[in-house]
Amino acid sequence: MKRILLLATLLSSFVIPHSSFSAQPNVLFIISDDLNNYLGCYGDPRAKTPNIDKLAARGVRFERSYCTFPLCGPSRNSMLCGLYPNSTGILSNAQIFRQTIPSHISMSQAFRQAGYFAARIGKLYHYNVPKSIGTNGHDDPGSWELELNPAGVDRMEEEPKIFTLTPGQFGGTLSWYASPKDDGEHTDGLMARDAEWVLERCAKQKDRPFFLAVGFFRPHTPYVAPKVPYFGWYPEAEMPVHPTVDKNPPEVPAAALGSHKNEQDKLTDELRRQCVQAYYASISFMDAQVGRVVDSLDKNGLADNTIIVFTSDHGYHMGEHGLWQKMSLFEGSARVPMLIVAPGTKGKGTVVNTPVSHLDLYPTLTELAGIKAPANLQGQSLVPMLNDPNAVGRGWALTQVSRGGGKNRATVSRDKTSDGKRIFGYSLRTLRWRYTEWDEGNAGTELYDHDNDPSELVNLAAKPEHAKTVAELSAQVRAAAKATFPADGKTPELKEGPLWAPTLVDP
Ligand SMILES: [Ca+2]
Repeated sequence: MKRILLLATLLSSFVIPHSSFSAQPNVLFIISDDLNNYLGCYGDPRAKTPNIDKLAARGVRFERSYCTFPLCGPSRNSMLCGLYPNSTGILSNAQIFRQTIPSHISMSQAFRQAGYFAARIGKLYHYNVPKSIGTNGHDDPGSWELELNPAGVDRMEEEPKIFTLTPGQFGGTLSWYASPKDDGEHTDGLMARDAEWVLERCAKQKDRPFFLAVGFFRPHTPYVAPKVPYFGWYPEAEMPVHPTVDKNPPEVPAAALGSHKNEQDKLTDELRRQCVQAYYASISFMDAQVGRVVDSLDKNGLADNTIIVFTSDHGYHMGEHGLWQKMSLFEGSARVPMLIVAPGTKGKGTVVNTPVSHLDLYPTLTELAGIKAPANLQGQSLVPMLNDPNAVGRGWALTQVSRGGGKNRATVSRDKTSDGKRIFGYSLRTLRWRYTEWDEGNAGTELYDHDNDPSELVNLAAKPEHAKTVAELSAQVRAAAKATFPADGKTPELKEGPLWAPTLVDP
């Protein structure tokens, strides 16, 4: 009996699993749109996100992860190029880095060049939502071998039924709808189905590794999701309403609140509760689709050799500071969820506290896969943190945003104080502090102490007792901002003949 057991043990130790990690790992890259950290695994008290929470338990959850620019186009180009927006040259929506740095190798392109099958489903680079759903959006064809763009009832069919703060618009403005249709009829549900289709086929060709990118559209506006069950999980009466705040508090620079939009003044408490309910419902609906995709990975026997990434393109306000949506440098808008499940590393349900950036994904994934990355990437590899949650690395993250800049930059012309000139704000997040300079301090500075003020309600920048901290962080943020530019110090300019019609910008 003993000998049989020994033989069985020996045999099992010599059986090479069909997805041995000695092969190059696959990548399943999942990104959600306009999702903040309203997730169960990030401690949100209301969010029902069991599938994303399960991913956090399987891998590493980055507690302090930040985008480089809290707007879809600049953020996505930055993340997928591994370069800050000042080096991609993409500082607005509806543009693609091929117009500025055409020979740069994008993240999935690096995998393609290494022989991977790279596929995209939905939104990876910028899309106008909902108008580009079902199209390639402002995509980079060179990044993919296969592109799938399903469109569900949320595109066109249900648009006339959507409640919106600005009649006729629901892409850039707060808008929502509790749909009577079920998951499988909505765009994100169709995308999950398409991901299953791709994974089933990849499972039959295990000799060729894949990089599958799935870009869900929810919870981006319009917050359209099946009423049953998702809206029912968040009773309207129980939704939180942030207290109304002074629109121009004397201690906060005007530029910091420049993402406020006048139409948001129409929000009554009742509308705020409906808005928050619909946002949460859209998150839970998207979470269910994440679950379908990961289940498919598991069922097809691919999980042991597939790195899973889950993130969002930027954070999102739901009334904090009197702000809604994106384009601020406060924590709620700059912070993103980031989870990495990497077979072969030690992180299983661990939490990394040191600040990290979207920029770090590209060098992390290429290192894990043993693939050559461009020499000019500006992020750091997170592999040390995947093995040891106490590894510190760079120790900070930088987020920038702009204010003003004329009609052609509608999405960034929200600040009323900049006289049409485009100014930039840079915000440095360390473990304890958030320090922000607007126009190199000419349009204000902010200092928030996250040890004592996680909601960033008290700006300490002008307090004499914090002068030393301000001086240190000012030097640090300026050095970090300078390093966001390419070696020649100049932001790459858009080349002649834009690939995308500028009139299609949906603010
Ligand atoms: Ca977005």
